[in-house]
Amino acid sequence: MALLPILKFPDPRLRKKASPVQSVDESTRRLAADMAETMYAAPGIGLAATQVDVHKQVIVIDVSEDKTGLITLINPRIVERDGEQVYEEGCLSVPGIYEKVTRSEHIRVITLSLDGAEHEIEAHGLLAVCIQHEMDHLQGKVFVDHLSQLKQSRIKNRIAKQARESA
Ligand code: K1U
Ligand code: ZN
Repeated sequence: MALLPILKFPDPRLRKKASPVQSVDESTRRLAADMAETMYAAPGIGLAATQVDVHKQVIVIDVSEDKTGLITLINPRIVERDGEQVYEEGCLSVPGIYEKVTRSEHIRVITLSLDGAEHEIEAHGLLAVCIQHEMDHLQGKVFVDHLSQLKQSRIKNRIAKQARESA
């Protein structure tokens, strides 16, 4: 297994759209294992392949408290959504920034798992937030895109300042 470097906002590679996985094979399973190791090491509760500069529709998530709830989503699609929730989100590609985002409270997702079989996942609360956040990454979208223009420009200024200070 390997730790993968995580792209940092505003890297333009975070804007690429991920392609569907054509066949779930050993290379997909290795990518998912490396992503899980990278997510746990960060530490985080989710990671999309886009964030490690691999533009395939692969996501890992673990919202459990004891790292026993790893799930891998391949080519996920949301087939039902309802309700609204507001959660203060973070992102490993936008370190140090936490902002409230409104998303669906409940979603139903059809996805492939690591054995290539199709599964349905019903998600509420934090798991639903995390799946929607990671699926945005696969579309080239970052959570700050949900914020007002004013908040986005403040965040860009803060990140530019952090980069100047660490240079
Ligand atoms: O996509 C990512 O960059 C991962 C991101 C997922 C996420 C967090 C919160 C709301 C929506 C999506 C993170 O994991 S940020 C780090 C984080 O939330 C966390 C880190 C350590 C312990 C618990 C949470
Ligand atoms: Zn993120």
